[in-house]
Amino acid sequence: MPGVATSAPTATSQAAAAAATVEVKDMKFSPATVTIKVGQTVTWKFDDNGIPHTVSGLRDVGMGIDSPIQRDGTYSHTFDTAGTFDYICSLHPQMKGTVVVKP
Ligand SMILES: [Cu+2]
Repeated sequence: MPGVATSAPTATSQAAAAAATVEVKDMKFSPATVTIKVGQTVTWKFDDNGIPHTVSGLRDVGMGIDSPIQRDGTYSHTFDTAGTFDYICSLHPQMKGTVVVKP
């Protein structure tokens, strides 16, 4: 995309290195489903007017997906195995998301 600055001296965002970024906002994960490849990282960006949320993996395959309770900032997880990883916010279980990791 034209206009994307790659030489900004203050570019320190962790999200820049992520293969996918999920916004945690308005009591939902958006996009709710992201697709990446094995070895890539997903970053969640917490920005919901001070409402605390988590990123909490479901079932055994999601065990490593486990953010602290966060009101802001980011949480990143690198996926080392292929599969479909469902997660929720442990404080608001109606908030659901999925990471699809392709081989
Ligand atoms: Cu929540």
